[in-house]
Amino acid sequence: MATFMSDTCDRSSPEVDLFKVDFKYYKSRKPPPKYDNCINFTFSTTDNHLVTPFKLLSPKDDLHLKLGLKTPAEWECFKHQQCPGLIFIRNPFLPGYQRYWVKQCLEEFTKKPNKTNLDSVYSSSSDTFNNILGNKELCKKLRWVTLGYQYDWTNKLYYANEYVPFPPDLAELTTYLARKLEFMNFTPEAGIVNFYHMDSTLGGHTDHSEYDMTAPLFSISFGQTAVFLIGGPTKTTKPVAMFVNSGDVIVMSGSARLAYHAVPRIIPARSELMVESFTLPGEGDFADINTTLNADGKDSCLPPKAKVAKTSAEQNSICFKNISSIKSTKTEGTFFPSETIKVGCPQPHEEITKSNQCLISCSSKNITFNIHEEVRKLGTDISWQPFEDFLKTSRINMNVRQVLPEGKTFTNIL
Ligand SMILES: O=C(O)CCC(=O)C(=O)O
Repeated sequence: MATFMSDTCDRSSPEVDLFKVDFKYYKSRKPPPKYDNCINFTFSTTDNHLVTPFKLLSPKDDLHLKLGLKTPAEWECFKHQQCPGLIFIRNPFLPGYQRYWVKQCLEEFTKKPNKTNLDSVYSSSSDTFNNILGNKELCKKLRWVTLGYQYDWTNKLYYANEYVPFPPDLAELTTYLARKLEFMNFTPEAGIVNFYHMDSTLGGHTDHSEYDMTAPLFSISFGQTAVFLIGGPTKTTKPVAMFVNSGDVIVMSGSARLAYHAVPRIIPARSELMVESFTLPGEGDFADINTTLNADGKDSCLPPKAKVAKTSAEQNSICFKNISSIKSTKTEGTFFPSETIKVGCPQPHEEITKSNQCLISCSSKNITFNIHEEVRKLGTDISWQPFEDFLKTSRINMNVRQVLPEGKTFTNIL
């Protein structure tokens, strides 16, 4: 059973880089670290008085099914006393549904015009990266992909004219998570997909390039397990260490949004966690989900209420704008005519049920992804095998941020 650091001990020291001390400790191969102080949210945390589990209410709709998630009432959510604003959700995905995101990260998000680290490794034509999984060298070298506003790593900046429409499926997933946690105004605008191998690390840093740092940051991981460290606003705060397993979601909000964090080590995932994450539902359970999704329509993946939501086509396109962050108010060059900006579907802050309805009606008109169908397709050994092979020695992390403050553009930010 893990032991836990006392909250009475002094966690910060004005002179010592306590973050580096722990980073080096967990990174070390000789000697390897002990994990006694690493929080394991998979097991009971009731003996850890610094960790507070909490539950969400049952939703009135079935939108979670469309997104391949368990009902929010089943999510195991945690807060940590020493990291105000940090929320940990232990794998909220339905069994097998993480397959969809693994495929998206490796096959869809890596496509041009998104940027990847491979662009500088190989200065060749855009179709080079169409089949990363089929090329062992590319698999080994893949480190990151940027989504939405393409992050400039050198200058640590985002630019108005370096924007690729944010993936609607990931926009909907993160907006849904945000709304359930009552971040009613969160808009996903930029993402980094990080790819780790067994010897990869990510050094201590804060994410401070976004113009809105009051909005939460969503971090969703798949595959091998990481040791994740999160400290305070400077490296003088001793970080808290936790295991991040496949499917786990970390939300950094409040003061945790600007806290130093790092991944000092990747460790082999426990096999039962990989089974829980990637084993497809039995035919019967699959059919059950499908029946719920299709209860009100022929071939739609939408939950029944989506069909009854009466929303005009115009409203739908505005809804889409609201949820997928392609906000005319924010994006220069604009996707939508500016006169449609002020009218719109219920704004997220109005009421949670309305924003969900907004998501649903948006989905019915504008968003064409069908997670359920894709997971079914990934059900054959032949289609899933390359991804499974990749994950045997890799971890994928989707890191999603809001860049601009509500109602701001790049020109009127300051
Ligand atoms: O991989 C992770 O869990 C964290 C990634 C991260 O901190 C980042 O992309 O800024």
